Amino acid sequence: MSISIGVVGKPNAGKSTLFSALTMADAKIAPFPFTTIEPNRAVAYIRKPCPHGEIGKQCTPRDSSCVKGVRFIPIQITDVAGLVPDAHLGKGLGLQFLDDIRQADALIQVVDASGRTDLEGNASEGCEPTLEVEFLEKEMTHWIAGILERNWAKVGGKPASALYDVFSSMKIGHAHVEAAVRKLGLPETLNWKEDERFAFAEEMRRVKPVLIAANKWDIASGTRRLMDRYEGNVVRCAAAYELALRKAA
Ligand SMILES: Nc1nc2c(ncn2[C@@H]2O[C@H](COP(=O)(O)OP(=O)(O)O)[C@@H](O)[C@H]2O)c(=O)[nH]1
Ligand SMILES: [Mg+2]
Repeated sequence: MSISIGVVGKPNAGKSTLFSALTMADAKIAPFPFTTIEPNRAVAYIRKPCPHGEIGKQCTPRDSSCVKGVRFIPIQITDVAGLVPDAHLGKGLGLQFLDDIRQADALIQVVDASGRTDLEGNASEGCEPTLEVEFLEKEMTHWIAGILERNWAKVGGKPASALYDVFSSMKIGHAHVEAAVRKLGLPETLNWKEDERFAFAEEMRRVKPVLIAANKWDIASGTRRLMDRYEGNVVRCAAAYELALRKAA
């Protein structure tokens, strides 16, 4: 099974543009919020030198192709609808559609580093990109808390290991569940109160690696704080240019 990456972020940040640039698949792109409603799914390829050169034996790849010594490793990319602040209260398209990326191994958050769209994706000026990261973390925690709540009737009163199933459906392992229970000092029996469940959801949210794509770099102005605060976790990009280059190629 190939690695799967979910593309998330607020509306109008450039998620579908990045998705198209990565996969060359068509996706609706437009300068207004909620162009994407149904998820776009396609495959991107990471290029690595094929190990057959090193081993000195011809390869017989089953799930990827080898072209002149370069292995094209498939990565499943899913582009979902945009998230807005208070999505967990039903704002925008809500949070339910995030279930399409439950199985993602990692996420890319596309941030509009130009500061020219607000958190709802409407044209504006001087917007602060770090706020995008903050609100998305909060909404993602609410999403996971929602999954936990929906399963609570099933697992309540059982040992904490009953949560393994709930979180393996999100590709989160036993060790992460155990570590979070220990870190938060939660009871071994699932009689947790609501605030404890929410704190646990927050820990589960931290498990999935998130790379921040500081997009619209061509017109970016507000990346300094983004780079300072999330150092090492931010990659600057101009998805629209990447897409144009790939099409030209
Ligand atoms: N200047 C600039 N605009 C971009 C870039 N990437 C995307 N956009 C524009 O941002 C708008 C929203 O893009 P879209 O991919 O539909 O955003 P989504 O709602 O997050 O999927 C479109 O007008 C894109 O052309 C970029 O790198 N630079
Ligand atoms: Mg989109």
